[in-house]
Amino acid sequence: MPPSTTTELPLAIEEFLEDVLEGLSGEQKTLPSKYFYDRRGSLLFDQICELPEYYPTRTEVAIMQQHGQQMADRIGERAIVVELGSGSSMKTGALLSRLPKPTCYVPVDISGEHLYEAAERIAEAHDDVQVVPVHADFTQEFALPDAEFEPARCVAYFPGSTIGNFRPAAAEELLSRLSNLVGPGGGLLIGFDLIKDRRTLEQAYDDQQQVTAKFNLNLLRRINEELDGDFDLRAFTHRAVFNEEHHRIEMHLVSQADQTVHLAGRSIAFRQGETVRTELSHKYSVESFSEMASRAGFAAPTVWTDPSRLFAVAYFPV
Ligand code: AVJ
Repeated sequence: MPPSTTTELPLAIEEFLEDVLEGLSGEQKTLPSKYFYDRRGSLLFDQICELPEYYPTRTEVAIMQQHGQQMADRIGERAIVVELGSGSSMKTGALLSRLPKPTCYVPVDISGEHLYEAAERIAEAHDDVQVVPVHADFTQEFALPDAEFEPARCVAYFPGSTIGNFRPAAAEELLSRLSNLVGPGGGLLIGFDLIKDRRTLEQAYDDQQQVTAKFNLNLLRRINEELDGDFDLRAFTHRAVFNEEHHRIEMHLVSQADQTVHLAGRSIAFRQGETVRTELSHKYSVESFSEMASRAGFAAPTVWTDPSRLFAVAYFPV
């Protein structure tokens, strides 16, 4: 079946500007990581996933290949599978091909072009799956499309440890919204990154080839382009550190000089060495994650990990 209906999301430039100005006005300057994913950023992220240092993607793909049948059995036939932040839908094939049919796949992503291309690819590769892309910011409310069949259950699929980008309180709130979205009988299949040694973590976010640095700096390029800013991309450098207290990788852009940047008629001053924090990537233990999911309305999970316990994929029934 070809993709049927699609919804359009007019990316609010005013909101982007507001978020950027607010983030840059605090004591610790920050920028929301969701803005990494314009077309270029999404392509750079795909390159990150191929890097030797970036273990999460290939480890999660291996877990999906190894245990996908058990996951598919859990989900069953006549399911609506809603993937949040689907991007290039790289991990979806392993699941969709094993799911008993009929099944409806709803990829949701903030990057429109990327979303529709991926949806078309998926629809071509799985002609027995109804594919209905939804162009939306999944941190906001969005409506679920109807399936071509009477659905047995709704399952949220949230791979890639994207949940790690949210602070624990916001992550729990998002999980609560997901348990409400899928409702009783529904479930959540989610990938999250596990706590491990500092070296492995920091190298994963600061690779030799500097692709992650490009990805980070692309945010400033995007602000220049879309918000008419004048960031000098050569005057900021990439930094990734593991914050042990909060179990999270932090990505920063470090100002190499005292400098002033102009944006929407405002001047923003940076001291030499001052940083803009652009991303948090939280790492969990299976226990700490399950406790959070339980507070958000989910029951005890089935958990699959790789032999080195780098990464986990878990199915939480409501
Ligand atoms: C897509 C949010 C899971 O946190 O590992 C990768 C993003 N940033 N390298 C992550 C990312 C830098 C990634 N997530």
